[in-house]
Amino acid sequence: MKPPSPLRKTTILGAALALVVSASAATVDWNAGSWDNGSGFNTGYDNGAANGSTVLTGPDFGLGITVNVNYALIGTTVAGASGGNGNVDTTLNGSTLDPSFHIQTQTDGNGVIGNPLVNYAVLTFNFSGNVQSNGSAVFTVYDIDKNLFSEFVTIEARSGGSGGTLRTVSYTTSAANTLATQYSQAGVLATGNAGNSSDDGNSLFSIAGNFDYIRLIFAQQEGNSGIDHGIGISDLTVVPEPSALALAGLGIAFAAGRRVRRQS
Ligand SMILES: [Ca+2]
Ligand SMILES: [Ca+2]
Ligand SMILES: [Ca+2]
Repeated sequence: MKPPSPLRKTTILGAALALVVSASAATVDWNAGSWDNGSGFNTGYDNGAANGSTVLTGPDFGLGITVNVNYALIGTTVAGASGGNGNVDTTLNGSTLDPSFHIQTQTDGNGVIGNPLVNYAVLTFNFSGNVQSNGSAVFTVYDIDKNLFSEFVTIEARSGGSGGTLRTVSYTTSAANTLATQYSQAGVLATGNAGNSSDDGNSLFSIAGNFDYIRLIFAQQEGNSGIDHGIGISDLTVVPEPSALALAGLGIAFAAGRRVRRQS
């Protein structure tokens, strides 16, 4: 029997890989998603709610992956006087039109650089199954800005829950912020002001590998002009991690490759 050509080998492997990377994405959608904030499902995350859950569905999500979201102010951090804390609105969404999850707090006395982080806002996502990036950033944080050392955002992602395996997070920066380590954590730090409808305060957050837990921390230091600062978090876009079916497809492709090599 004539062995499969190298072209055919490539085709087999390519088809299996396509099965993996073409998984359909789903969105944790703040304004258009179906959310249960404690009183049954309705459209959109309820303003001011400390908890909410939504279900990611689609052709590759099986029975669905539930996402539980929790939002809290820690230590002496208090909501900003201008309002909007924990709301879904269009105040801080860069140049997009899509509402974001708005965190708005007052400067909160974390003191000089290097002090432990004790006062901050924290937003966590717990997924009922592992997901991963669809090839681009998982989400954008808007308006990381204001004076130097004012606003700082850091993300932690894990597989296996809050005590699970740490994943590598990467950040982009814009005109009003820079990469920095604060409170012993790598993240994005404000360096200047960005208009509320500008992309100058944007940062895109990417996560390597699969994950089922994300924790976002927003911290401020006192001593800056103005006491009331905020950021916005975009919708999150993810795909399920490669399914058992896709992995079986890859196994078949590699087995075919081995058979070809033995025959040639
Ligand atoms: Ca949306
Ligand atoms: Ca800001
Ligand atoms: Ca701003």
